[in-house]
Amino acid sequence: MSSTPDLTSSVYSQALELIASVEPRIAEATRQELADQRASLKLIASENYASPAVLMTMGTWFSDKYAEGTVGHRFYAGCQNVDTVETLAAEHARELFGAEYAYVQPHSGIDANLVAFWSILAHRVESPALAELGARNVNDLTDEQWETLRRRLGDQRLLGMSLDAGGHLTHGFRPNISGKMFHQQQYGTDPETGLLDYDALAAKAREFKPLVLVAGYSAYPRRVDFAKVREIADEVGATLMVDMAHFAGLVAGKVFTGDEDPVPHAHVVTSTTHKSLRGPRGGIVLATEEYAPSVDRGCPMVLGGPLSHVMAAKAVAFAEARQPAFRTYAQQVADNAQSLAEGFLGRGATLVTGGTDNHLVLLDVSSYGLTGRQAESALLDAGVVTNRNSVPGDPNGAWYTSGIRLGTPALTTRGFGHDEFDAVAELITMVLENTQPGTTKAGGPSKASYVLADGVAAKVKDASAELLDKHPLYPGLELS
Ligand code: DSN
Repeated sequence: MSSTPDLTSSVYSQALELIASVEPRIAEATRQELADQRASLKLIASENYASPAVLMTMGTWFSDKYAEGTVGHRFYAGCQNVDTVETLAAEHARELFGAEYAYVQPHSGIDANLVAFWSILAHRVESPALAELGARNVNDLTDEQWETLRRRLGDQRLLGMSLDAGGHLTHGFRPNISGKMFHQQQYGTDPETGLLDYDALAAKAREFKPLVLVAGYSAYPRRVDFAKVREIADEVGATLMVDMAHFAGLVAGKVFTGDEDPVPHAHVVTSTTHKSLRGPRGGIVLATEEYAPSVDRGCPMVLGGPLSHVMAAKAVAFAEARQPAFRTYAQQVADNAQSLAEGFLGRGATLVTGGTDNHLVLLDVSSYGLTGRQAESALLDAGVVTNRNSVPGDPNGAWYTSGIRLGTPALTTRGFGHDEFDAVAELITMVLENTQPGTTKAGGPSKASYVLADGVAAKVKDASAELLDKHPLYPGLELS
């Protein structure tokens, strides 16, 4: 991360003073959050550190403006500046990803996926039905016709990667709305290798014949051959939707190209903007021209009014990601994940799929006799921020889990390289090797409590502080 000008210090210090004059506890929590983020090893694979330019763009009066609708077609007056913002953000997104169409309004990844689901249903089911009936929109239908269409919209199939194999809960997981609005089935990974089995996926798709085939992941440590997945989608007549939330930065930074780049292969691509892409918290949808009109109806179809201040920050972040430095960053994210994986493997750890070729590693902590929950808590005591995650076929379920997911985007932003990530593997191993499962109040085995040996947390914190001090977060930013 490049040095932050002194201007940032003075702007933030004054802003915090103003906030403190209204609600000092919020100013204090904001100061503390910066201190905490500076002092911890942030390894949550979905987090990053946005630039001061991106952060500051979010704190403006664009927050006050309502702008439901789309550019030039708003349900409110006075949206000329929001139109400028949305147009620029979409233009940058199209250029960055080589997409035919970009929709920058989604407030989050879940919202982006809802927009995508809606647009696929609208394009594949609603529009042909309306055309068949000679209707322009649903208001032209009789009550009986409407009921038939409504049932048909609710009777479609979706095939997505299962949560324990690394998919996301919005990819048809039963407890999520995506698992309720579609008839859903899930595909997994090969039980031996942990890798995506394209033949098994094709066989399942042939049998299930989904309308929507969802690819993409939150916790799968490997690249996907999207050309192959598109072939499968085409064979069964499915729309291919790729959720690239986790690896959008690697796509933008041209680490994933050709068959590994989802944009030329998928009909619809969704993403968040705050993970490896390093922008503000939010979502986007990219689509081919044929899906664009239905994606464009995202607000107010399934989204509330656009967050114009966040769309502005997306534009700034996309402009940053179009710079050559972002490609260097993205490559370093992937290289660092390799270093982290090698660091663990060299210390005898078990990694799902045996390694990584993206931005994350999934460490199976059962070999230390721990659940993911125990490992996550012990690591947090030592100032290492991670999140527990299921491993394929996890015997401990999605709450306690058997894994820890670790990602490199955030610490790479701070400037960590090979040696630092090897040191991180050493520190995490030290914590896990010195943690014992605890017992329940009744004296039985517990999946949550743990005992971390005396002195280990302090030792790890000291070693981390040395690493972190060499790579300060927001260098130059001093709050008065
Ligand atoms: N919460 C995100 C993650 O951590 O992967 C996905 O929604």
